[in-house]
Amino acid sequence: MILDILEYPDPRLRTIAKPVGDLTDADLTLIDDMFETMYDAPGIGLAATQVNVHKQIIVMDLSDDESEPRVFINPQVEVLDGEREVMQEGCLSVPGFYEDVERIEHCIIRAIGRDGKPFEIEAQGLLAVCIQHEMDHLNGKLFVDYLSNLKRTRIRKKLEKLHKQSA
Ligand code: QAP
Ligand code: CO
Repeated sequence: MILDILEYPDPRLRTIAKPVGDLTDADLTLIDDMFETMYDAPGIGLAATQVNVHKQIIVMDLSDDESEPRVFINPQVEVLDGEREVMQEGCLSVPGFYEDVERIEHCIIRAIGRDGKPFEIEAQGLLAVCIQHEMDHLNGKLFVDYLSNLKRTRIRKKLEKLHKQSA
């Protein structure tokens, strides 16, 4: 099932997600629906916050052909060195806007997979950037929060106008 994606400046995007306990059938259905929603968009990453479910669940697929689905439940990040990298980011909750954001370039991610088992991966480049972007969602944070007040206000006003027009 394709889920509705909340769009900035919806205040529900500011909700802090709770850790997931034992994985239930409802959680597995949510994960499948999140993939369907992300692939339909199309996007490369989606956090449960964006579909108004406030649990620590992220889905991601950085491949061109939907061949590398990744699930991160209760993710934790460990910074590996002080290197930072700037990348242009977008967000399904901020449609049509892309801006440079500086992130940690190299990290270790510890999380639980769809099978309920803990795993650990070392991440660099787009994977590292994407996981940090999605983990921000779980903490109620958006990439526009890193921009100047002027840029963020412009984006907010343009999206508010679009939302009024489609209402
Ligand atoms: C997060 O974002 C990300 O504006 C995932 O009109 C993006 O999947 C992390 C999308 C870039 C790092 C680099 C955005 C789709 C998809 C839009 C997405 C749009 C349609 C964004
Ligand atoms: Co996003």
